[in-house]
Amino acid sequence: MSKERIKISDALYDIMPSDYQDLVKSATYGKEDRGWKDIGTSKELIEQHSLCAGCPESMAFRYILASLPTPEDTVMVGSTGCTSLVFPMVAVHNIHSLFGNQNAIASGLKRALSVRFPGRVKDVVVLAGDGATVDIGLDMTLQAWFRQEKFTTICFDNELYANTGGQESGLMQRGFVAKMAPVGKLFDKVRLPEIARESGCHYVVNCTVSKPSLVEKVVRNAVMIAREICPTYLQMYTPCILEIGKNSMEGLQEMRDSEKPTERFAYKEYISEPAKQLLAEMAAKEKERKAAAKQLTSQEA
Ligand SMILES: Cc1ncc(C[n+]2csc(CCOP(=O)(O)OP(=O)(O)O)c2C)c(N)n1
Ligand code: SF4
Ligand SMILES: [Mg+2]
Repeated sequence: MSKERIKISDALYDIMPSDYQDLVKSATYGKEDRGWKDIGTSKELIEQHSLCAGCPESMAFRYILASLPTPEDTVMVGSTGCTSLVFPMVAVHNIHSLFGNQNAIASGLKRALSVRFPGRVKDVVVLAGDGATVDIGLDMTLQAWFRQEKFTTICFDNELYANTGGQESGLMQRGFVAKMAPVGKLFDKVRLPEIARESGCHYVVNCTVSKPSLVEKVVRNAVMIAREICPTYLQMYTPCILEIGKNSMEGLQEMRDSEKPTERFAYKEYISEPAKQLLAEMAAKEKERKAAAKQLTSQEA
């Protein structure tokens, strides 16, 4: 998909689905400073979804899709799990991969896009559950990082296999008892953010999705650093409210509780030196752009 293609021929306008008409009229494709604040005033790149009502994964999808720097030039790669139920309703090109293979697919895709569209920016973003990222897909996840593939990996960490009824995952916390894991986890959560850093990721964040502004910041940083430098990794807590027996507001509180300084989703960020330099350059350019826009507005007034 590219910005130019998100158009409707006049002759066909009336028969196009209203959702598509809305996308053309008021989605934020091509908007330089798009972000979570556009939610509610523009057509979102996701509307309905088939997740459980109030599932934090649905909020996370909304925030991430609103924050991608150039959704019209992005391809997302998903994997089996609750997230895979959402992708058919997302207005960003996406590929479903066999469970666990997502980072291998994304590696080939990113390379193919750079051959097919030389000189054009094409971002690739993997979005998969903890079972796909860490357990069954760990080899593919790590090998992509070792090879320094230029894409972002986002893990929706709900600390278990939600889609198959609640089996134990490597990211499950110690002692947790799930519906299909009655013994309780016998060891600590695998420290994937640390492994990501040691495996060559230039930007790594461990957080929850309770704050849209934070999700926006880390998604933009991760995509831009992957575009310009090397792999990036975001681990986001999206608790499975069905498994822990909570409603949507309690799910939000669960995230807030788990962000406290001693808790397992206390905000952690690693930025390599080249990535820090890139972010500083981006911030300077953004400041210049905003100043120029302000000057133009005052001249016009
Ligand atoms: C190759 C393969 N192995 C196993 C499965 C069964 N399976 C489907 S979803 C899933 C668990 C997904 O867990 P996670 O990645 O954490 O995503 P969640 O559902 O928790 O969001 C499993 C084991 C499958 N579909 N394909
Ligand atoms: S099973 Fe859990 S993770 Fe999956 S959609 Fe329902 S609440 Fe969300
Ligand atoms: Mg999971």
